[in-house]
Amino acid sequence: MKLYWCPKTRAIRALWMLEELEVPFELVLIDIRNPAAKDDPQFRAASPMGKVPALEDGATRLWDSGAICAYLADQYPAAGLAPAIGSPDRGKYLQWLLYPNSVIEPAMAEKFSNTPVSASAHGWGSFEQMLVVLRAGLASGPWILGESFSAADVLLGTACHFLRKFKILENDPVVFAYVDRCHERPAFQRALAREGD
Ligand SMILES: N[C@@H](CCC(=O)N[C@@H](CS)C(=O)NCC(=O)O)C(=O)O
Repeated sequence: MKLYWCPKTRAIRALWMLEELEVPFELVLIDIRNPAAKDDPQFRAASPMGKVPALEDGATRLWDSGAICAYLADQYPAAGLAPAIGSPDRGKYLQWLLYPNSVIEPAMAEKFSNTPVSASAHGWGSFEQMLVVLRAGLASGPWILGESFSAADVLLGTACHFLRKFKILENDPVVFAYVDRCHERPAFQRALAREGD
């Protein structure tokens, strides 16, 4: 597998996921801050939008952090990072697996740009609504499915890590305690170390 990656980006999600799985992969640095680097034809074949992360696995190409984490969890079932199809936790898992990219991220963009939107017309509701639901989901912990850590935590954990790192949230006991638990995982530490973080 080949992971197209750039430090300090959403690519940390795919990197953390691969570190959790402890499978071999090649890390290819694409400096997204340099427009010329994004023209690399091999990279563009893996990532039509020119964004990181992107994953190449044989003939398979994925260019979204959520899709990459979902794919890897299913490809390596022995790691136990996705409840099996048909198991009672599968629905809850899918719900939280998609929440970061479909709700948290747009809500963060709304907050960043300070452009409140119509909570009923926009799929993510509002930043405040997103937070209420996130906190309720994390309240029972330690992980979003309870005792078992999953790929949903890789996505949610990094989204919460960004909420704290970019100071979008200040002093949020539930979310910050969850980020601390994520930071304690050796795989996340290895991924952050590769970024020099
Ligand atoms: N939905 C994508 C978003 C990826 C994304 O926007 N990546 C940014 C870095 S955080 C990027 O590569 N930006 C470069 C560009 O758009 O030119 C994902 O979650 O993987």
